[in-house]
Amino acid sequence: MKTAIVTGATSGFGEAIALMLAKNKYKIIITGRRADRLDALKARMEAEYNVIVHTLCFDVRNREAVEQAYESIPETFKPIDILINNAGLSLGFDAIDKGKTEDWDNMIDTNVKGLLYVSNVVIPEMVARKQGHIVNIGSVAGTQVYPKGNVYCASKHAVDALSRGMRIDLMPHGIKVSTVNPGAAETEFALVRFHGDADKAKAVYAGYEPLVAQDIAETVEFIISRPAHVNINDILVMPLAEADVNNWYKVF
Ligand code: NDP
Ligand code: 8X3
Repeated sequence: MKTAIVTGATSGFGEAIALMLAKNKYKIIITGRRADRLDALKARMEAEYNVIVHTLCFDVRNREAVEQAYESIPETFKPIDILINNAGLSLGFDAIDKGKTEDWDNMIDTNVKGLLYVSNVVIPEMVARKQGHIVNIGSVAGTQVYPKGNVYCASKHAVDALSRGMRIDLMPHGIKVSTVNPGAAETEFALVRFHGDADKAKAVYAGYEPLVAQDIAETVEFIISRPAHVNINDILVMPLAEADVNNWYKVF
């Protein structure tokens, strides 16, 4: 039985990916900062899918906490075969002259440095075993830029570059690196971006059919189930209504 770790499993894509992994009978480590949600998801996965689940509650921005969390993983959940680097967020929706530096710090620390810290603790055992698969959740914002997206887009461009770099460096060790770049998906993403303003968050998904978390979980399911000689380098998954980040068919 293979083991997977999913960061940011307390909502949205991460939760749906964790449930997909449970359906496929992986042993699963779920992480996030909200312990109550981790506990509820663990109970659900164990009850519905009869799998074993381990929870790790930590902030990916805290390098020491990441290292301690990794050290605390029980032997039953090692080695780790699949790492899903999903934890991430956007904060604020401001032109560059109006942006808040604390939002910028949080996005860069979470989306870029957090992904690196988690990868840093997981990769060495994959290298030692000459196998493993890392799936980074990027974004369409990792290859395109839209008004007021500035720092969030920059952080996801960094994820794109890091994924390419990881793939080159880890290929000689037989480790797969894939990137999933979703377009607009209705999760808690917009609620977080607008600092809890539910009306503004709802407006992001009005007038068209956005992606849902399940769409991304199914994409990851495809990626991790390819034969050993096949790697999906990256994949762009968009709602039909979003041709690219600046071209929409919304009904206003
Ligand atoms: P959600 O807000 O629903 O989920 C984000 C997850 O990330 C939560 O589980 C949250 O857990 C976790 N997280 C955020 N910050 C931290 C942190 N500092 N430490 C640990 N965990 C953290 O959003 P999505 O599911 O939509 O987002 C998942 C990923 O997908 C992100 O990387 C996002 O950028 C990306 N994405 C989203 C798109 C969308 O339109 N929704 C489109 C393209 C990409 P907790 O709060 O418990 O810590
Ligand atoms: C989230 C999608 O279009 O808001 O990464 O950047 S978008």
